[in-house]
Parts: sequence; structure tokens; C-alpha cells
Amino acid sequence: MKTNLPLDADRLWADVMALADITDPARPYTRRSFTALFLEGRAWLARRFAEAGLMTRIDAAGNLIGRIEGTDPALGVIAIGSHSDTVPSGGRFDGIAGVAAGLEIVRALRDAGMRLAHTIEIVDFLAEEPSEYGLSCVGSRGMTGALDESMLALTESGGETLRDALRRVGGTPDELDRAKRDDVRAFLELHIEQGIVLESRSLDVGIVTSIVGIRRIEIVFEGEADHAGTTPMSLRRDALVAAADTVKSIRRIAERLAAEGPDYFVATVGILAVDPSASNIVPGRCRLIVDIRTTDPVLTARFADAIDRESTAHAHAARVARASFRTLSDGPPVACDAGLRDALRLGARDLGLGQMDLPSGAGHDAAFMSRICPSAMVFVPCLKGKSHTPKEWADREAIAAGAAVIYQAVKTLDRSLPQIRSQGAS
Ligand code: HGY
Ligand code: MN
Ligand code: MN
Repeated sequence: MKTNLPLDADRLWADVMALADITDPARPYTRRSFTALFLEGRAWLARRFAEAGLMTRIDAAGNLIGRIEGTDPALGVIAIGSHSDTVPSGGRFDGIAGVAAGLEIVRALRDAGMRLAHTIEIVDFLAEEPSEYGLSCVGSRGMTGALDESMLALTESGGETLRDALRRVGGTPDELDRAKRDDVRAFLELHIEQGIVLESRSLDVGIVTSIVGIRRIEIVFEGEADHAGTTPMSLRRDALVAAADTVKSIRRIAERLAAEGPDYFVATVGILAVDPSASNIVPGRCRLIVDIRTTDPVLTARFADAIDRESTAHAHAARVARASFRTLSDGPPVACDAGLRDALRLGARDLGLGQMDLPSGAGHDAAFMSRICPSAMVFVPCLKGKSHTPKEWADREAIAAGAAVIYQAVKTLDRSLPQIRSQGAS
């Protein structure tokens, strides 16, 4: 592992650990988007941005953005970022490492007395993880024009709409057109791999080739809540039976599609809510969400058709209604930009780091950013590939090495990006 990196590994690490400490103490590490803890983490980040000399704002889509003007602002923006929200009982590095890396890169440029021609923006995207409203990547959808009215109308269990939640965190949902950017010339994101490839090959960084497409489907079954002791088996309309059979179908069909190859395919039911959820009540209602990921959208369509048919059949067999089968979100697979990947590859080589190309089975804000500008990612190894768990771990030197690769690439891109001058720098 390299040591003489062009940035301060300890300062970067201290930021990651300080942000990680802002967590639900009863359930480390949890800082769910839109919560008071999330806003506490945001306030801490905004202070660190300001201390680093960044002009800081919340855009209309609720993203926290720190900006340092370039010497030639008309050239537009090179953006670096990720997310500071976590999954429930998640890790300290997923997302956070990428935002902290961006901040350290700005400080390292400053410490080296370097002012780039392009403006640099560090972005903490709002709600990259699937939020309580059922939507992920809220901020990066907003920055890329992919956050629509139907999404803003989604509600969480207490009935608050995403629109109102966006307002609560400083966004202006009625002016989302102001969040959509046309002045970003490149986007780079550092992220832990959330897989075991880099660690197993003792490599320092991964240059991401593509990001999987993700579709999330909600299925609701409605039977009839009944007394668990007095209702004969033949008269029950048990919603959980239909849901459980559907989960088994999902697993079987996903395994079949994954085995077909060569494309990547996985599907998961991570949410299954039983209502009223009491040991002595036959479940009247059951809601599940399927998370589907693939590098080939045709497989997603085949899979969705198959579980549409099978969930209908399971509902019929359990004498319950399949009350809804709706797509909550659907993003296509994305190829990372070849030019940015070259700059990252060059940066890793110049730093003497071991590297490889590899695809991402995880979703990222970079997938949305690729809709408005060339985007690419650097992965750093994480312990045993674990993520979305408190066991998530990445070494201080690994995060610093990944940040240094982006630091090198940003300096290269500042000179090599096509000189697209925006009319009247924003
Ligand atoms: O779910 C994902 O792939 C990402 O960690 N949000
Ligand atoms: Mn995640
Ligand atoms: Mn993430």
C-alpha cells in the first residue's frame, strides 16, 4: 500500500470517523435520510466544507454542495461526491468515504497552492439509499432531471410525502428545474467496492466499468385478518401465505436467470411487512419489495413478467387479492465514461497502485450523473467485501489511495476535458 500520497490520509480518516459517529447509538451505524441525525450529519459536513473554503448551499433537490470557483469559471464544473445517508444498521464507509474524499481533494489542492481552471463542486447527494418513501438516489435524480411528480407524491408510513420531506431538508420541490445541471463537465465518485474482488486480489483500486440497472417492484396481497384460534384452516384468507410463496418464486426464478449467464442477475426481497403482525391474528395484508439488478434490461423484463404471473397464481391459491404490483423505480445499467476511466487508470499508475477494471453490482449516484455528464467511479477494497452491515470496514490507507487517484485524475481532466464554455458562468 502506498504511503507518500498527495493528500492527508489522517485528516481524511478523521472526517470519515467523525461522520460515522453521528449515528443512532442503539443501532450503529444508522443515519437515515431525512431524519434529525441525517440533518446533524449534514450540518457537520457543511461546517467542514466551509472550513475548507467552499461556498456551501443546499440545491432545490436537497443536495449539499460545496463549491470552489475555478480560474476560468466559464469552463464549468468538475464534481466529486457520494452520499452521507446510510441503510438501517449499515456501515461507516458506504457513501461517506466518497464525500469525505472529495473534501480532502479540495484541501489537498489548496495545500499544494493549486487553483484549477474548472470550478470544483463536492456533492453530498440526498437519500442515495432507498428512503422510507420507497425511492433511492433522490438528490442525484433531482440534479439530472429524473425526479418527477409521481415520485414527490410517494409517502412514508406516517403519511408525509417526499415533497414535504424534501422541503424539510432545505430543498425546494416546486423549483426542481433549478436543480437540473447543464454545467457539470465530469463527475467522479469514490466508493468502497461492497464486494470481495479487490481484497481477494490484493489490489488497491478498482476502476468501475459499469453500474447495474436496478428495478424495485412493490407487491401487496390483501386477504382477511382473522382469529388465529377459531378460524378453520379451510376458511382462512392468509395474505402472508401468498407472499411467502411469491418470495420462494422470486428466489427460484432469479437463480435460474443468474445461472443462464453471461449477464449479471440478482433479485432480493429485503422488505416484507405483515399487517396487523400479531402472533394470534391471521395476516390480513402483506407488502413486499423486490430489488432486481442486472446488466441486461431484457432479463429484468422477463423476470418481472414471471413474478407478475406467479404472484397472481399464489394470490389465487391463497384465496387473497393481489392488491397491487407496481414499479417503484427503474434505472437502466450504465457504462462509465471511457475518457474518465483512462484518467483514473493513469492516476493509479502514476501513484504506483495496483488496479483492475470491474463492474458494480451496487447502485450509485454516478449512474444518474451519467445522464448529464461523463461519470466514473473508483472502488477501494473493503474487509471481506462486507457492506450494509456494521461490520463494514475499509483501511485508512485504502480510502486515501482511492482519493489520491481521483486527485490525480482531476488535475489531468482540468487540462484535458473539452473546453465547453457555458454562456455566463453559473
Ligand atoms: O443498494 C445499493 O446498491 C446501494 O448501496 N445504495
Ligand atoms: Mn449502500
Ligand atoms: Mn453507496
